[in-house]
Formats: sequence, structure tokens, C-alpha cells
Amino acid sequence: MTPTLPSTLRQLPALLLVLTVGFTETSALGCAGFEPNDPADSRYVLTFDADQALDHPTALGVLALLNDVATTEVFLDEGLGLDSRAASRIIAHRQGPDGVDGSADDDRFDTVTELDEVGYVGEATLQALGEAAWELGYVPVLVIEGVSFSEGERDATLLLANSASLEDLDEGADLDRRAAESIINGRPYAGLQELGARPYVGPATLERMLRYADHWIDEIAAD
Ligand SMILES: [Ca+2]
Ligand SMILES: [Ca+2]
Repeated sequence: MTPTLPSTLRQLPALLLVLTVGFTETSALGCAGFEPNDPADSRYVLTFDADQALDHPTALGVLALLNDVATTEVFLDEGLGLDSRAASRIIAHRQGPDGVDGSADDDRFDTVTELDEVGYVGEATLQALGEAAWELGYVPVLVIEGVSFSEGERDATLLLANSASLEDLDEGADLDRRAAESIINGRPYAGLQELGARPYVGPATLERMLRYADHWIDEIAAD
């Protein structure tokens, strides 16, 4: 899964479009979210300090990339070309003393400051991770009710909102029954902001839909 990193210039127009759409949707609702003045800054300016870490889209993307258990030491080292000592320490930090993901001692990256404090993680590492977060689709393009969506998550959740059965929403996604009914009664949705505006649809519902959407798509694709 070695990513080829296409030239920044070739990718930029698409990224800017995504960002512009995402931020317009966000600010139209007045949701708390990130609102960089110049979307291009999001890609290039990675000034990692504690204050910015939680609302800078590239930073959120880097944290999502590193907290994803699919991101291995080998991938960071050989796929992304990080310093191998940094790659090793990053994964060791995430997995905790037992060296395994998904157990009680895991220490997920909550801020970029936490990442920056890992040994051998410096500016070059942060830049490479920022690039990779964009290339691999980890950077959120939209925040609704405080829930961050990457481009793929946004599309998957919208598909779920528009097409899933009541049973899938109620039992599969484990939504409140009233939320599931409200979602069905509000169709169709052109964007997630419309979904977030439905009665009974708040952050908890959006989070559950986000988590369930990929699984649901895999299931209907397998049928
Ligand atoms: Ca662990
Ligand atoms: Ca942590």
C-alpha cells in the first residue's frame, strides 16, 4: 500500500474545491469548526502548537492517520519514508506498553503536541505526515455538530442517510428509533447539513452513522 504522492500542484484544485465546499457548508450552519482564511494554508502551513491542534484540518487528518490501526510501523517507515526511529516510536506510543492495538493501555494521539513530543518526530516528519493525511483521505472536509467527516466519510454517510432501510438505521447503526424515523422522513438529503438539521439527529446519531456507513456499504456491495 505504498502511496505514490502525486505532485501537489496537480492535486491542489480538487483539494481546494473540496475545502471550499466543506467550509461553506460548515459556516452556513454556524457550526463550531475550522475556518482557515485561505484553504491553501491548510495544506502547507503546519504550525503545530497545542492551540491549533484540535481545529486545524491537516492536524486532524494527521491524528486520524496515526490513530488508524491500519497504519503500521512498516507503512510509516517504508511507505511514507519517515525516519524509522520516529515510525517505531509513533506506533509504540499508540499501542501502549503491551504493543497491541485495541487494548486498555493504548495511548491515541489526541493533539499534535502529543505527537511532536515523540522522539525523533520533527518538522520533516510532521510535513510528511501532513502530506500523507491529505493523499490518503484522512483530512476532514466537513464538521457537522462537532463531528468531523473526511471526504469519503461524508459521501458514505450521505449515502446511508439517503438509502438505508429503517431496520438498518435502527438496528444496524443502532440509532434511536425516533432518529431513524426522522432521517427517513426527511429524505432526500443533498448534504449532511440537512441531515444534521433533522429532529433527533445530533452528534451521537451522526457519530453512529459515520461509524456504520462503511460497514453498511460493504454489506450492500456484497449482496
Ligand atoms: Ca495497547
Ligand atoms: Ca493520548
